Amino acid sequence: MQLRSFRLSLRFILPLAFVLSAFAYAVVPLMDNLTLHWFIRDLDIRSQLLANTLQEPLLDYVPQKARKKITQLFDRAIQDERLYGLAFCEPGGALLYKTGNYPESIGCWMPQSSDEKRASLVNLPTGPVHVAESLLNQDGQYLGKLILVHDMSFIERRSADTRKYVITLFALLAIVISLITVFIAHLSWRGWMSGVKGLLRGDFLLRPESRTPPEMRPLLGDLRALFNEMNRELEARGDASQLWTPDKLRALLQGELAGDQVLVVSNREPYIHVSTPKGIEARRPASGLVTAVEAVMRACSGTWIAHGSGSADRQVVDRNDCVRVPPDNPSYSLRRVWLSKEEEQGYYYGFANEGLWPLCHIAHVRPVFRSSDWEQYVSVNRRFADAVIREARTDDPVVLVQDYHFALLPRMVREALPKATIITFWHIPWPNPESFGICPWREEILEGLLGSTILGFHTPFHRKNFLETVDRYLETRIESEASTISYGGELTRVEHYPISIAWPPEPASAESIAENRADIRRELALPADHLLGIGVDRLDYTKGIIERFQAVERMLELHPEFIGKFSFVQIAAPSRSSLDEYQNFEARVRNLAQRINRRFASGSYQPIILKAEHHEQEELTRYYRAADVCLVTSLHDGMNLVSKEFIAARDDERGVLILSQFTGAARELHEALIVNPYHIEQGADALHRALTMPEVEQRERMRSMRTLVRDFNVYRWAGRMLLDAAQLRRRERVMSKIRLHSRRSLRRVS
Ligand code: GDG
Repeated sequence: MQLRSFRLSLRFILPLAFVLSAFAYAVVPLMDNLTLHWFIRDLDIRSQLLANTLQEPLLDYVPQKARKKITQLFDRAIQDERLYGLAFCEPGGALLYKTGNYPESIGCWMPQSSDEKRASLVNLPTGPVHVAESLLNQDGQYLGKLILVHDMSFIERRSADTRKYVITLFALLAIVISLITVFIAHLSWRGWMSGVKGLLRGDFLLRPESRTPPEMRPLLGDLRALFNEMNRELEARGDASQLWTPDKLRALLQGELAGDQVLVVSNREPYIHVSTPKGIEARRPASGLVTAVEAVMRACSGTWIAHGSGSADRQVVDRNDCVRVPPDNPSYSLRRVWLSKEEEQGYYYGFANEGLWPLCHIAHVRPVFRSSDWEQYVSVNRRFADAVIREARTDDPVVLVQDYHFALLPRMVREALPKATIITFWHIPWPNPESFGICPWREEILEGLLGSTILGFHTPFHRKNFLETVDRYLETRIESEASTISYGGELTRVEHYPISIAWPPEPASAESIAENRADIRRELALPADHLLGIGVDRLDYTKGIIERFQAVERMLELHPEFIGKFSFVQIAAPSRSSLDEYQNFEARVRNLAQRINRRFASGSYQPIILKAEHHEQEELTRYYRAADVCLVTSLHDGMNLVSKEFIAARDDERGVLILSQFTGAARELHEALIVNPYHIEQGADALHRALTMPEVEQRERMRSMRTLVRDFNVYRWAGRMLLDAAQLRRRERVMSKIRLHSRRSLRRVS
């Protein structure tokens, strides 16, 4: 601390010393001039006085030509140490009398003049002298002139002395100012430090007004944000050093949330039972949300409440509308909620997918808002909230609400179960306040979400957008650094939890990569060395499928040597197909694929192999493992799990990932080839680079990304959210005990 205050002071003292010395440097010549001027004036007066004193005797002696007396007079006069020499000149200009050391070079130097006296400085080889003349007149007759020469060397001596004094004065001044500065800096540093310490100790929480000095207050926010961020980083690193597994997650649930009931609510169910000619089959839907949350539910058996949408769903449930899943290893309950066609149309297709989905994804598709859809959305949220309330065995279950289909449900559940811990995860991006502001029911949606205890987004950017949106449209108190929103006396913590996939990846492939490569190429009737790209998506306009095909086309244009040697397989699971926008999109995708295929056709060669149908997860894994490059070119995506699935599938550490910069995943997977999907040339270049990338580079990139996906897996995603929830629950329980205790004490006192 001492050292710091010393350094701090130095920062002030050095410039001060500089300024003072510059000042002294400028002032000394000024002082010299001034003193010289004074001394000259002084000598002028002295010369005049002396001349006046000498004039009287001279008026006697000169006419008498009394040489001796004049010499004696002069000798007496120059006893004065400053008077250097004296001389007398006759009117004709001849030097009549002079003292011994009167300089010859001066002679009778001044021209005659009518002036009484004239004076000047003369530089002699021995130094400067002051020369003055005084005219001697008697009864109007000019008798000659007296010349007085004064020594000036004393002036130089005095000037040197003055300079010395001025510099000493400035040096003393600098020292005094410096000492005062160090002293003040030291005091204020101590005050500042004790202020900072106070902030960190949380004094401001106790008595904000009195304990936090006003000047510290702006700093408070920054410091807290910084420490929170550091803390999060430390936690993240600490977490990453231990691998999160299903067992660890289970242990956490048993330890931290012992006996607490976990309920999940989502629109999409994790298993859909469909009638097929072979009987009833259970299918896993194509959904990133399902992929992630299913892994959590397997670890912490609870109840998952979802819309029963399969053709055989009703046939397999018990009388409480529940069925145990997964079918091959039942570990949790799936509770189905039945929706009418109108409800599904208005709530799911209408408000959620024609309104909120395009609203939150900036993908240039206009959101559609209809009042009738909104009414269905409100009523379906109510129905699901009622299902949660009915399923709750205690008054404080942990409720995990999934996605944009249930923005209103958190508040509805909160009103019925005030002690519930409601964790809402928003799986899609959150737009900026202006974009969100066009929603006619923006306040209701925000109020609904603020019923949550914790609200999670994939990235800090989406979290920030949400805070700004709330700030813009609701009267709340926002602590941006602590990331909490206080609304109607309730606190919601807004966090970012990047979602991921299970590790080790499921399902594990029984085949080797070489077998996968060979099999897939055989199935596609391609040569064994044919280069393959892969894309896996729901058929959705946000996924950038059109742009991806255009990049493939451009790459073949620029590098025709790949024609016939490279094909791109697009697996496109049908999605929301009853909506016009999606039907149009599918048609555009099909047309583009056909056009490109026609353009580069030769024999059976197809540059684009479009598989617009649902695939089983095992099948997807085989494609991931068989591919040389995976293209993820979303125009906007909360996270994107396909990119992580591709990485997880590549235990050979080969293959290249091309990843859109507009995915949440791009924040984590830096070793991917990051592209702007709108920039077709860039996509084409990246594809060419991927296809020609040396194996060593592929391995390095893939290895690093695999480590990240392994460490930051879905168990960690869920674990961190649940840990935060457990911490809040503990705090809440302690607080309610304190409240109870103080109520009792008050009662006793009264
Ligand atoms: C939302 C957000 C966020 C695809 N086709 C099939 C199939 N899939 C699976 C993939 C992957 C999942 O669907 C797609 O996940 P994404 O993350 O790419 O995208 P969304 O469905 O839009 O998910 C997204 C995610 O939620 C999680 O929070 O990452 O940003 O938009 O798992 O493998 N699965 C099966 N058959 C297919 O044909 N079985």
